[in-house]
Formats: sequence, C-alpha cells, structure tokens
Amino acid sequence: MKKSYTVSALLIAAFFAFSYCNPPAKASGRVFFTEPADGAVIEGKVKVMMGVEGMEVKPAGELVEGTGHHHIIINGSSVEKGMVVPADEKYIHFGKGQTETELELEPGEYSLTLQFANGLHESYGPDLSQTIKITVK
Ligand SMILES: [Cu+2]
Repeated sequence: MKKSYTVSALLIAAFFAFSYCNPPAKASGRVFFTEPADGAVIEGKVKVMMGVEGMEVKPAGELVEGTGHHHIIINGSSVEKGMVVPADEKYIHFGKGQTETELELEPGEYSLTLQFANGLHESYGPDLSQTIKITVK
C-alpha cells in the first residue's frame, strides 16, 4: 500500500515537473503595423513601420525557431500557415530583416497585410498577420 502511494506521488510530481517545463504550445506573439494607422489617408509615399512581439526578426535564409521576417501583401490576404509566401510585386519580402519601408502606390484604396514568416519564407499563418486599409491620395 505504502509503495503505491509513493509511486502515485512520484507520478504526480513528474506530471507537474513536465507541465512546468513544457507549457502547452500556443500561438504566441503578434505582428502589427506601427505605421500607417488603419484607415489612414496618405499623400505621397507610404511610410510603413512593421512591429512584432513574441518573435525575433532575423534575415531570411536559415530556419531558426522563434524568428522570421516581415512581408507586406498588397490587396491580398494572409498566407496559410506553412505555405511559402509568393514573391512578386504584390508580395514584398523583407528578407534582410527590415522593419520599415516606403511604398510608392498610385492613388486609390488599398489593403495592406503584414505577414510574418520563417527563414524559409514559410508563413506563420493568420495568427501572425495584420491587415489594414489605407487610402493614397
Ligand atoms: Cu520572405
């Protein structure tokens, strides 16, 4: 009887130790435009400042957990988790680890999506994206 108590106590202790060391995986972090504000009306070049929390910005090339780089998607939407972010005039990669840029856009209304992706350009999905709308005059 005493032995089984000891075993139970050990199992419980092991369980708590394990839970403590391995908190459940959750989608941590967020990305956001520091500039421009959602709904902004802008004249001329659009200055964009890209922010991230819970992840580290790192130039592309190497797969390192907890790191990645920004992408801006013009008039599109976030890229599904695990998919490689396309590269064309609509999908801009900031593979040097840049956190700010200037966009030259014709007058009109745009949606800008900020998408964080890993060193191999594989998207972290909608959880690590933000979409805003702006008007360029
Ligand atoms: Cu990329």
